[in-house]
Amino acid sequence: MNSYQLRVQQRSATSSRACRKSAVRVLATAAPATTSNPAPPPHPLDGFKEHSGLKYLPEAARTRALDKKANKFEKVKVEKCGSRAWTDVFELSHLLKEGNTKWEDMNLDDIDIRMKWAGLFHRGKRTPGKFMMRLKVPNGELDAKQLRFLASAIRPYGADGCADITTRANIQLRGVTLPDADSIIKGLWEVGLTSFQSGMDSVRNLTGNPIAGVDPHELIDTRPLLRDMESMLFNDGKGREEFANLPRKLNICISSTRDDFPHTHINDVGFEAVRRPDGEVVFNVVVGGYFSIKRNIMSIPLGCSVTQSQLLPFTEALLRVFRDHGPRGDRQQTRLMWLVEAVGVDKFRELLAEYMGGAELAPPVHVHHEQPWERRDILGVHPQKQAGLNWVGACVPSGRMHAADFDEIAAVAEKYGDGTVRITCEENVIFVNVPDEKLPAMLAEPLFQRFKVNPGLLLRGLVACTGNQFCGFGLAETKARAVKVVEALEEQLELPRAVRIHFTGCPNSCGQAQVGDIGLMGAPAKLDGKAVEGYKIFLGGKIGENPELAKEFAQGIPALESVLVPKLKEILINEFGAKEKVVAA
Ligand code: SRM
Ligand code: SF4
Repeated sequence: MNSYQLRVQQRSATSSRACRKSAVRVLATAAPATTSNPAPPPHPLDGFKEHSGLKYLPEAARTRALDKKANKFEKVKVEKCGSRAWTDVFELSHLLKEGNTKWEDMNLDDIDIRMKWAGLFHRGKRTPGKFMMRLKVPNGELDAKQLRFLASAIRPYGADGCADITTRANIQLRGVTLPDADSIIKGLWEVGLTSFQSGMDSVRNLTGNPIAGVDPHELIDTRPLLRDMESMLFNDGKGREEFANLPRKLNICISSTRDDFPHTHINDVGFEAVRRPDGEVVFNVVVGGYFSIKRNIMSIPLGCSVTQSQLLPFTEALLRVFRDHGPRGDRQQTRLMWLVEAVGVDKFRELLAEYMGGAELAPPVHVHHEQPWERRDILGVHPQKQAGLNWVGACVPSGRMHAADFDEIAAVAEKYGDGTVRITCEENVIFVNVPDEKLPAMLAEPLFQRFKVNPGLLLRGLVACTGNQFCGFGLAETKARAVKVVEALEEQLELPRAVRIHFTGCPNSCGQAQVGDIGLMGAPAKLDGKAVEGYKIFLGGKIGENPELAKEFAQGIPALESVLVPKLKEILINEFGAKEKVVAA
């Protein structure tokens, strides 16, 4: 057992947060609160505000953060603001490179918690000393230069270095070590990306329409809106301290078509583009959707719409309202919905208008469609709104990527398209602006042997979270098993339509089990009386215009292919009209 493991054990035993290396200046914890500061600052805690997460909190929020019932993460933030990780990470990298100290001896809260504000997630349980680095990729748009940088960031880690497309159309790099973190962060900035404010109590990756700008059915291009929102919220990727101490994570998305690709119903804040009778495109606002171990709930209408010019001030105000008024007690009751419910929808809306300096928020725009709408499958080749150009959607099985994949995607995007791609919440990749005449040669590229443009009817809708390969919460393996299971099912069954299967390793539901036609969620199971890795099964998730969350259908299913394949086969036959393939004699 190394010194890190020993201290983790002590921490869980005693909940103590001792800092062995208090001599390391950058990682020293802040001084305790004092009331003896004689200077004029209006609040007694301002004496250490540079170090404390209390800096931007008004009196009432400070009281909540300091309350003895505040959750343990509030205490970590009061001790030292997560935003300090934005400078600590550079000094820490330097110290480790110099060989003056070891990561194992660093302050546990800095390593395991605060580094997440810089986007570094210690995978201490599965791969001690290795970090997952979560980026921000607004609207999932990446260019060839960025893709090549991502390849170069993970290549040095050999077998440990891989990456994932996430369920928020984002990228996570794996195998990263702290001595390298500073140069990777600088490299990200140079290509216009960042890892800052991607974890802990921050706004997550901003999602939009993955085919924005080329989609014949979009009401508005979500990319410039999300880019502006990103740069406003996160100070162009360098971190915005004012928003470093929210009560909890916050998911925000903008939807611009009836397909609702970014799932407004499961985001804390969803902006739904609608056309007003006068022709202007504005956004109906829905709030409060989220998944967690204890509660899964769809968003509710906020009872207002915002114009394009109100979008950023509204979002900024919403963050301030959440920061200043949000609950900081039981961690399971701190998502935005709890605040909305506590104050009531009307009062919440009034607070937002007040924080916007008394803005007028118009009522929501009533939308009525004569015709039903089938949510589109965007994999494959599709004509764009620009004549003669196409987007090409390719399936990345369960979102797992390697250095060579990034390089190859960059090369294909440059050779046949405009050098950019989009990644999706379904963990796939879309090439855009491909001229008709280039399609045949493009589709013959070896990349599409691995990342198929026309995958099977199960693989095309497969989504899987990280699972217990890297995630300490994981109760089950997800990605590799998910691919094997659907491949076996596709071999055995004829399907009348695509069925979306979502694997998630635990009830946090990062893999969104409740939105799948079929959802599998890591859970305990027994086999021959012995505890084994297993899943719960959910059925009936609907996405798009009339969303519904899937309901629990079965539990305690052992996570063995020999059990899962027949169980899912039975479900696909009974509920989705699948038929056994006739094997030629
Ligand atoms: Fe998640 C925590 C991975 C999307 C709900 N999520 C985690 C952590 C950070 C836990 C940890 O420290 O190990 C996981 C990191 C594992 C790893 O090594 O990758 C993790 N979440 C993911 C990703 C990578 C899953 C994936 O394979 O795609 C997704 C990253 C999104 C991104 O780019 O930012 C991811 N997580 C989600 C989603 C889906 C979404 O946003 O649409 C959800 C459900 C929606 C929601 O948040 O309401 C989700 N993750 C959670 C929760 C439960 C939140 C709660 O309120 O309780 C946790 C636990 C927590 O925050 O305490 C969590
Ligand atoms: Fe980890 Fe659970 Fe999220 Fe999967 S659902 S990434 S296992 S926290």
